[in-house]
Amino acid sequence: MAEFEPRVFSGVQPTGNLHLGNYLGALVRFVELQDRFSCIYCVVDLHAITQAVNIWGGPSELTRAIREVTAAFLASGIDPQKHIVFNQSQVAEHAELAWVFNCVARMGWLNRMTQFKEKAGKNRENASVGLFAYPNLMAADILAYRATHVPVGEDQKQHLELTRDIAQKFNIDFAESIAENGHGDAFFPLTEPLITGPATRVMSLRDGTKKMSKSDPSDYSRINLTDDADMIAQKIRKARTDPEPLPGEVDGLEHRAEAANLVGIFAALDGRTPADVLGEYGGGQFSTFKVALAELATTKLAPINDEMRRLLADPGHIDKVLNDGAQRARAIAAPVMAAVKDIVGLRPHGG
Ligand code: AQP
Repeated sequence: MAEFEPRVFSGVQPTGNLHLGNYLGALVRFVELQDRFSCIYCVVDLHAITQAVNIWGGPSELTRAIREVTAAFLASGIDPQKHIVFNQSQVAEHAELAWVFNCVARMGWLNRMTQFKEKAGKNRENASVGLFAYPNLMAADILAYRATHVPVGEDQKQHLELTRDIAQKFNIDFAESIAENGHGDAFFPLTEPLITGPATRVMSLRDGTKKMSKSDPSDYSRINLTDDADMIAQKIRKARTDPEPLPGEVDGLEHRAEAANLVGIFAALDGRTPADVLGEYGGGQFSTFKVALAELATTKLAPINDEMRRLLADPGHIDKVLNDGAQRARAIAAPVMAAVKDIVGLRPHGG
């Protein structure tokens, strides 16, 4: 198999509020990987518009949210000089490669995507074609940079598997042309998902069986990165729990989804294991634990919150970061797309 230069790619949608799930499941990991990889972090605005306009909020809200996600990237510790930060729509190769992948991926593969089923809900006939083809665009986002590793939360596992299927089918369908064009036995890598953050699946504060999500109608279901200390304390105080005290051992969290979630959040924020957290709080009441959790969450999130506010006060600076990132992203994606055109025969070879 051909060798690929190690490269990380991941994206976050600019829809609604970034929350603790996005932070622990994605951003914390994005930051850590900067020391070991060359990284590309993208605000995936073309994905945001796959939902109905009233969900992503219309043009000015989208612009605001693109800047807000960028501010969250920077405030969490992503270095836009050493790495690349940009918004997807500024690099046309994403959409161009997605079209080629629309022709590689099979309907049957996309029909199995659980996120489409969840997001389309009962009104499937009324869902956008873009929502259905979303995983193909996601594959294009990753493979336009021939990225080898993608840090994501657990909810994205199935989409990553589809990305590998698309890469593999492209490599097989065009094997001869890939070799003729000097790319050896594979043009696209089989990207590895990195689903290993401090909390790969943070659940809703209102229902421990549902993931914490930007699109949950209840704001009390999530802690937003822009929530202040009072709001964080209020949301944690109101978080659903059960009447039993916290167990002393991790086994005791089985079948107690809400308790497991709060302990998991505490552990992830404090860089500890759930067993360690239960060693301290096991046997106690939720009321005491919730006060400690609110304090911890506030301490960890306040600096990010403050830095986001500071950055958002200067939208010109954020736009400059995005423009600079888009130029550098384009410099990588354009030759990949040109090579895809050669491989598929979309332009005369050597033309
Ligand atoms: N609850 C979560 N726990 C851990 N990781 C999560 N991620 C999202 N929710 C959780 C991870 O955050 C990254 C960015 O996600 P996204 O905004 O691009 O898309 P999403 O997964 O659709 O996020 P949401 O919040 O759930 O948005 P909606 O409500 O619009 O669907 C991804 O790596 C994701 O895994």
